[in-house]
Amino acid sequence: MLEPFRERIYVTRPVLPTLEEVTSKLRDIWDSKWLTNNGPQHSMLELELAEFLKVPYLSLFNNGTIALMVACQSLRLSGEVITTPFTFAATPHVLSWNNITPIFCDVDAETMNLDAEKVESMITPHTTGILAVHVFGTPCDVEKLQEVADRYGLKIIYDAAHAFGVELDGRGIGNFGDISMFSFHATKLYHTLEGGALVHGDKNLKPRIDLLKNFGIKNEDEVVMPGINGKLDEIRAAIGRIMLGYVEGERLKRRQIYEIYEEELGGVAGITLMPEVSADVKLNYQYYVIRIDEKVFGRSRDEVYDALRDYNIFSRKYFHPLCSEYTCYRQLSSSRVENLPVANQIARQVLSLPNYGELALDDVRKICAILKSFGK
Ligand code: T4K
Repeated sequence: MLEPFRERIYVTRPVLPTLEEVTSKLRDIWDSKWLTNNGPQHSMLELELAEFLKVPYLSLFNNGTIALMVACQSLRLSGEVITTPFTFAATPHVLSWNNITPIFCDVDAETMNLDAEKVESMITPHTTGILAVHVFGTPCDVEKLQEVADRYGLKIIYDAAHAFGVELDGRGIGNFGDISMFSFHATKLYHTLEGGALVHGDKNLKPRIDLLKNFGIKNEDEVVMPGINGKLDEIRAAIGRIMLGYVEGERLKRRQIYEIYEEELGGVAGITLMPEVSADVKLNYQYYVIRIDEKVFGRSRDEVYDALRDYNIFSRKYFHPLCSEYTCYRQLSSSRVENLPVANQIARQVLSLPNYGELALDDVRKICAILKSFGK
């Protein structure tokens, strides 16, 4: 019988810079007395991040959700937008906050991303865009989605909340579609405590996005659109600058953990590992998510989740329930189970396992041993 962990093992833990690094940056900010509204830390981080993510234009935000809301506004989306039900609540909510109806489309059984083959069948005369998610950092079928969008004159926004640093054929993942959003929440591979960004390749879009995130204020005498407050303050921008130095180290540590999960859980009957990606994809290894087939494994995902807690392992059911099951969306006709058979099956099988740089590799092996002990 394996012993439970003495301390709780969470699904993730934030990467933290040293206090000394933070204090030194705080001193600069205190001296300048410039705390927010496009200060020097903010300006420098925008440039540094655009370079890191290999994208032409980048605007910082106070979180990924407000950034996505502004993305919809900046592209003037309206009516209906096709999206995935297998995502965090923020994705469809930003559509609702823009008075847009989310139209849920089923996902691909392997990648768990929007099924690009099915998107076309969800298009109506009211459709203005596609809001796709690179879920768990696995890239969407960007070529096929673009082909459909071009044919119907639709915009594409990518929710790249999970995809910081992911690359496709040497290109930053933020270079696809019309706009991509990155989240810099504390639980992400790269973070600014709370924060986010919009990235794109259209130089005319940057001024509009920057106005929208600053109340639409053009200058002291002109307010030109109904904007919102989406600004990132100087302290979090400074922390973001420090954190850029931690990304690659954390990514490599998570890759080691990822590889142990693959090695230990590969071949276990009833467990599906993370999707395989082609050789031209650079992953960020942020999440490790398995799927449990109850009939084959012998225990349901919910039973495994509960049993892991007995061992002090706090996995998460990302993403269960589906957004189409929320009380605010389940009345939509696109939310019917018959429309979303794959997503409904995945949401009942999926389990996100602990994955963060500080997690000891022996502990990862122990988590695998505990998990395997629950099987038939
Ligand atoms: N689109 C997608 C696809 C997203 O996944 C998200 C966010 C967004 C959009 C919106 O971006 P933001 O507006 O958040 O920038 C967490 C995050 O809060 C959320 O940002 C993230 N997705 C989502 C997938 O995960 P919860 O509700 O699961 O967080 P919570 O508080 O339960 O934290 C998870 C675990 O992390 C805890 O069990 C322990 C650890 N933790 C957490 C925090 C906050 C820490 O150790 N320290 C901490 O400070 O949503």
